[in-house]
Amino acid sequence: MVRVLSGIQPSGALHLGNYIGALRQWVAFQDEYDAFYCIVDLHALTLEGDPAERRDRAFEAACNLLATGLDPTRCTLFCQSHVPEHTRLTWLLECTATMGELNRMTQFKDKSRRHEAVRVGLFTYPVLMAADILLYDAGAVPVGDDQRQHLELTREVAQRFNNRYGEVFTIPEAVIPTVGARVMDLQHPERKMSKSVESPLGTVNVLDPPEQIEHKVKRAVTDTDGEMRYDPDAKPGLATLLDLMAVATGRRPQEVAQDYGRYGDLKRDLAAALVELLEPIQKRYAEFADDRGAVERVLAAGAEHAHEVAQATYARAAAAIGLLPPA
Ligand code: AQP
Repeated sequence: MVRVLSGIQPSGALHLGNYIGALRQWVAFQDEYDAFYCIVDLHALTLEGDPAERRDRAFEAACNLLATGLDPTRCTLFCQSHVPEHTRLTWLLECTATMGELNRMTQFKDKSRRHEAVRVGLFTYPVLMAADILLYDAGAVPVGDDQRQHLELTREVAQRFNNRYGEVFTIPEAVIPTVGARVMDLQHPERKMSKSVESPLGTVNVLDPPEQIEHKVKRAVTDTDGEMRYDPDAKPGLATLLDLMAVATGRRPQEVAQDYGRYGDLKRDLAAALVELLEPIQKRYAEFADDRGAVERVLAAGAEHAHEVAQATYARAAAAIGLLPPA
């Protein structure tokens, strides 16, 4: 069975972009692949955050993933910081990747523009991500479109390591959904919906109550010509709404556009569709959040299994690069 690995940062509340671009695939892949899913709490350290809040976010992310449909009997769910090989392998890969490669990462350019004291970790983030993937010999990595460049870097670094030191790593393929790979912000439809960008009205969170979802969809920016057609370049706000309606109803955005005359009607139905989509997840979330012990046991068992796999890969990589094995 091919192995998949994917991760999510507990850097804020999970939103529709995470759900549509990544988590839906994660749930579906549990039956087709040997699936490893990781709450990448070390990645979340690259930006400012309060320690107590960080811990809460990681626990909430675990509840969210279980509520979305991850089943610990069919996948391995764990916290990145519970498996020390992630940081150990990162160093070997940092000594393989080049500054030039990391300098080209558009996500770094974008995020570093928004912060004054840019952390070294934000710059080397893609190498940690490469370690996450390569440790598990993942053949497939389900991600949203925004992670395409990081995945390409992972492949290049792995290939270089293999060429220099012998066949250690499996070269992974990105699996990017055909619909909903890039869910856009409802207020700024030129940029993706994101946890760490302050856009309370533009981001629909998976746990938003119905009235908030309705409010955000109602306030979503469109345009003034009132013409209903799917044209992401000329009408990005409307296209974002049509994309979301297409995902919620399993149709193409062009077909959805044909069903509506007025923007207001589309917004009304979209809000109702999103409430319906998220309601079951929200119910299950409350159950997991009330049973902290059970969630912690899932993470502990996941980390134990992940550690077994990661240890073996790290030992292979360390031996290949020429580190003296401990006696
Ligand atoms: N807007 C999006 N549309 C589609 N997919 C998305 N993903 C994120 N935003 C969108 C996908 O969700 C998975 C987990 O992402 P992440 O939390 O690890 O990091 P990210 O891509 O940087 O997501 P955010 O929400 O924007 O977080 P911050 O603001 O903290 O950086 C990934 O598979 C990602 O592709």
